[in-house]
Amino acid sequence: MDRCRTQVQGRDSQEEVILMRERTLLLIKPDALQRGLLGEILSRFERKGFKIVGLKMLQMTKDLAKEHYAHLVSKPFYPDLEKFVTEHPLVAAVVEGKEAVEVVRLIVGPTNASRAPAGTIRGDLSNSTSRNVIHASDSKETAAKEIHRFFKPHELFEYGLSHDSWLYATDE
Ligand code: IDP
Ligand code: MG
Repeated sequence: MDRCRTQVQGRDSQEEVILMRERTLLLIKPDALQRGLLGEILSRFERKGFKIVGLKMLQMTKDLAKEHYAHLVSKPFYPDLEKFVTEHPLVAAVVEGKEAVEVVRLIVGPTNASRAPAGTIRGDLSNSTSRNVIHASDSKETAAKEIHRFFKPHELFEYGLSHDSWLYATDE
């Protein structure tokens, strides 16, 4: 089970117990913002039942890009990738839910959007291996590092939603 209990102060000073599930990092890339796809992309995660627990707009620096894409800096396409992700703002988000890392990657689809299945974000909204509208962490370990890279602890929120109890069965 990928959740733990955390206690927060309720509205009437009563302690409220909220279930904190797995979290993962999303970057809604500059191409998505330029194309007016931010709302469309965020709404897909909301509709799936993921809770947005962190959200900000930022412009990546070259240093941040090199850190985030460290596994790609030696690739021939890296200079173009760095230019692409640093020249315009993007939106970073942390979403929370059951098996968030794996399920979010399924919703996002494979890197090469031209071959991404219809119904995935990349499959529906891009036809490129590079300008593929969204980043999502690829493992629980990466998610922890990437959330820390883009968000300070006080920028992440633990809160209940009125429909929380409708999202999962009690044994999930
Ligand atoms: P991912 O985004 O699906 O996790 P990664 O291999 O981690 O894929 O690559 C990070 C990003 O680098 C991709 O989303 C894409 O924007 C870019 N990229 C990856 N491979 C290529 C390539 O072969 N050509 C151009 N850009 C690429
Ligand atoms: Mg990746």
